[in-house]
Amino acid sequence: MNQQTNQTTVLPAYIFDLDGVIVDTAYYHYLAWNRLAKELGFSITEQQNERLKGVSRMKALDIVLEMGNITASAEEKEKMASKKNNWYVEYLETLDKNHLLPGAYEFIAAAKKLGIKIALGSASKNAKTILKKLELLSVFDGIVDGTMTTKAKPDPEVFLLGANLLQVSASECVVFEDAQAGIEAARAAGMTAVGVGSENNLTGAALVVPSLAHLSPEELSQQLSQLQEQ
Ligand code: B16
Ligand code: MG
Repeated sequence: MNQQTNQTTVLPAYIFDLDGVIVDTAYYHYLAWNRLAKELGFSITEQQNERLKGVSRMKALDIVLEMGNITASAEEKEKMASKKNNWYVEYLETLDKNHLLPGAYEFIAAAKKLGIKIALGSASKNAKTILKKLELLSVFDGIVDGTMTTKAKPDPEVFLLGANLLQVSASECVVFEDAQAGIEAARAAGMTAVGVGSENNLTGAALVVPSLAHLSPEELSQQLSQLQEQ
């Protein structure tokens, strides 16, 4: 059931992407992919790294190999992906709650206070390790990560599984995403998509905010109600 606060309806469930919404692990992904690229004889720019955000590990590897004009067998690709992941996990060792993105903790805490159910919907197979380091593992009512999905965003699978875990319908969920593929996945799931980042990269979101520090659950409800009235 939706709840009423200040005359606006609060949708009862939020599903958060991890990298780019709660924590900036994109930089560590970049360091690890670039290290692999350098071993292969080229380098990738931070701009090129934008294409790697939100997509699965193997899809990201395909993009990296395409950037370097490199072809590899399935077996070689497995080895490269695992090498990159080992470096990435090594870089994550220093991660702690100081690496939370602005407003993320406060927004999640405010949502919990209102009784909103929260789930994680991330493509990362390292999501639980990361949440543990951020001391957020027990805060989520449901966690869907890259170990539980067979289809990558923009497929809606990750978010539909999240709604299932929270025992709510898709139309009752708001998804917070920093990647275009994630916005598309949320919309394909029949959920409300909120973009976190730059409006230019997040087409199709109902609303885009630079970070969660720019939003409270109450403000979000008001803005969504206004959009519905238009
Ligand atoms: P892993 P998200 C995504 O996390 C990252 O944005 C993306 O760059 C990465 O390739 C993907 O996770 C897989 O990560 O290698 O740790 O399994 O944005 O969906 O939370
Ligand atoms: Mg992301």
